[in-house]
Amino acid sequence: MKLLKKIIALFLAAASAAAPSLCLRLNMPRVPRGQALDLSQFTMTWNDEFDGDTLDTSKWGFTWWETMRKGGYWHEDMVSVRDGNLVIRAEYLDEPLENRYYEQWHDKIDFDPYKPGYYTGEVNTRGKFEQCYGYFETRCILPAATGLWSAFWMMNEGVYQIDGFGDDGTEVDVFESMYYKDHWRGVDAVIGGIHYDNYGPDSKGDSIGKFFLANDPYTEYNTYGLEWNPDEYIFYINGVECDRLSTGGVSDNPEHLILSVEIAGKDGVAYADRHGVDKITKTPEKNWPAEFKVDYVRVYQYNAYL
Ligand SMILES: [Ca+2]
Ligand SMILES: [Ca+2]
Repeated sequence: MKLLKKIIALFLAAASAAAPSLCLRLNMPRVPRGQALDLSQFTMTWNDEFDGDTLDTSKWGFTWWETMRKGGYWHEDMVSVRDGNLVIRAEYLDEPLENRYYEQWHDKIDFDPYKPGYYTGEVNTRGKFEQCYGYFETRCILPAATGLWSAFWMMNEGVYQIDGFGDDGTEVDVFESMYYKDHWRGVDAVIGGIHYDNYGPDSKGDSIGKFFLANDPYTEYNTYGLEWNPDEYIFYINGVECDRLSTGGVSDNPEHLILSVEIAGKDGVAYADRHGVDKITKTPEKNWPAEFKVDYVRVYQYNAYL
């Protein structure tokens, strides 16, 4: 059980992590560097096209022990596969969903109880698939409502090791969205970045800044990709390089993949400010419920490393 407790502690720490807190360049819109992705130097090693009508649990799992997440709740029922997409739904529920793991685990895990509130979800490949270096891409439509934070990101346990460097493990946010109709910070921009050395006072990181897309990310499919090699992380949107980072040293450890939606807020209560979900009502005509639709996730390795 020691390992389980460690895992839980790690992910509770992650729960309180404000992923973009170190994005010092957030208010500086960036111009893409423009280099085109060269997929010919890679071979696909793993993918999910989300065909069929159920999630492939040989590839994906849930962080089921983390019931409360920022301003809402995560529950696996908010995740489905439909029309060739993974769909992560975000919705206000007056009736809390059931914790299916409570009966078996409540004496070992201090679950936050599900309450009426905003529900959404995540899937990850922890313990099922991880890779060091390569190219990682998703094609998706972002959930269109204020206060929602969708992301494609990568993690490993080394992220929590504080040693001044990121080579032991770095959270890599291939893209994050939290600017839906946010005129102050930039309408419909997405960001990317890295975080390492845990999420406390020693936390470090860097950001590629924010990028605006030619195609509306909330109504059209776009691809968000990360090239990762021993020297740098290179971020792409629609196959065009946005920027590259190597701050703190590049992770040389395998990392797993995460697709998630979070509700802006704290302790299960959504923020009511201009960035928060409660700024708008929870009625369907205001884009609720909202859906994060993911057409695919594809992972490649450099041919030279195969
Ligand atoms: Ca470190
Ligand atoms: Ca698909």
